[in-house]
Amino acid sequence: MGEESSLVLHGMWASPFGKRVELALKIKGIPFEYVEEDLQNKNPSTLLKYNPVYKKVPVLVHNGNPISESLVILEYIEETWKNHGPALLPQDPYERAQLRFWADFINKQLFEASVKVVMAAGEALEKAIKDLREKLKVVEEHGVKRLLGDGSGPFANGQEVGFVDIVMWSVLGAYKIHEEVLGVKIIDEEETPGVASWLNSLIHHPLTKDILPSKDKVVGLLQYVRHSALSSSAAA
Ligand SMILES: N[C@@H](CCC(=O)N[C@@H](CS)C(=O)NCC(=O)O)C(=O)O
Repeated sequence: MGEESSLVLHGMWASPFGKRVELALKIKGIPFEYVEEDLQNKNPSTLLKYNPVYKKVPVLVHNGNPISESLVILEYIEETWKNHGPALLPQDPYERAQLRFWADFINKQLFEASVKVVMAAGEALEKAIKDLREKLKVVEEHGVKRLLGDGSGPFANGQEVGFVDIVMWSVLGAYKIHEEVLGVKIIDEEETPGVASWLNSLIHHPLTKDILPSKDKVVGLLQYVRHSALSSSAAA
């Protein structure tokens, strides 16, 4: 990257949204600088200045211009570095629309259902798992066939991880650690074999392995989030 060109990702180590951007830049081989933001004490000269609307990470600052919202940032990366590294989206407009549809479903439906799982215990956890599995069945029946059915590779983007793969990994890439901590099965290989094999390929990709925080950190965060959520719901 030349002296006149700068690219800075403002993130937070545990943010799945920030990880999406980190993964996209690494897949495309685009060098960037990383700045860790303190979300408990938001920095007025970085985060609050660059994302005054949502005040959230990630923010990608390209040559001084901030871009917020992880999916908007992924599209920006793809358009700006179109010929740099692998394409994250296909050329065909209909295919692109299909991938955006599933990225949106995973980002909203699966993300929301998986957050409920992390925050619940007892009967509420059983219900949350059931709801998440129902949504995974929708992905299995309608999405996997559409996204991975052509047999061109282990990912929705073929041989390399692309737009919808990044979103799927950011939402469920740590599911095995979640299963261990919660003592429940989240992904049922018999019920949703396509989803299980897709996630398996994503988890074993060298770049995702590199980006996922250490198991100890993920476990610590999960226990902290659960403890806060469960003690505030008990107090309510
Ligand atoms: N829709 C946003 C979500 C970003 C988001 O929720 N970021 C969290 C960290 S995981 C955050 O910055 N939270 C700070 C806050 O809510 O005050 C995106 O896709 O980028």
